[in-house]
Amino acid sequence: MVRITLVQGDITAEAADAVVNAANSSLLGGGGVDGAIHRRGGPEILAACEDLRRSHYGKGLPTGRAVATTAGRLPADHVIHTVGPVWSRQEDRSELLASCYRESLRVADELGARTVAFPAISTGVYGWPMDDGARIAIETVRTTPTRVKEVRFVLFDAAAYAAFETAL
Ligand code: AR6
Repeated sequence: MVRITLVQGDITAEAADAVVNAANSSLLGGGGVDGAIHRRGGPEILAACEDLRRSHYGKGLPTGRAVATTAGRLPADHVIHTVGPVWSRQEDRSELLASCYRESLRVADELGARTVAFPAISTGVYGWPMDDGARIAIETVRTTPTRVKEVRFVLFDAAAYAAFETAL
């Protein structure tokens, strides 16, 4: 069984085998976690993302999918980029959010990663309510078969930490 731990902090400081980026389908950077990862990780990550766009994802990485690159200068070995769904009041997109966690763990298994750090995907710019995002994150990681030993949720503020603690 995977061990789930919670920490409050900045995911770019995590020395995990892989850190997950809450990216967008362009893979070319943005704000939030994505901006922080590219800033701290340096240009090597963007160069790897540009290669992936050229080789595999000319139309962008679809929502709910995940793909790995170098972690550049980050203290992690790999970055796994995943594209969360934008929150919608009209449409239930929970399955796409669950897919981000599942697909990231699948990619982590391919990499042989034993420790993986996740942010609270979609709960920033993409507007997903934190309590629901936390519930989906915890439930999906708990029920996904994986060889990853530890999943660490790195929550940016006290409110996010509290939501994950409740979900756990
Ligand atoms: N470490 C950990 N968590 C963080 C950090 C950090 N350094 N920075 C922000 N958070 P977001 P999304 C939290 O917006 O909602 C980008 O522009 C933040 O408080 O990073 O999936 C992409 O390019 C929130 O709880 O990702 C996309 O266009 C959570 O991480 C879009 O934003 C996710 O917030 C993706 O939006």
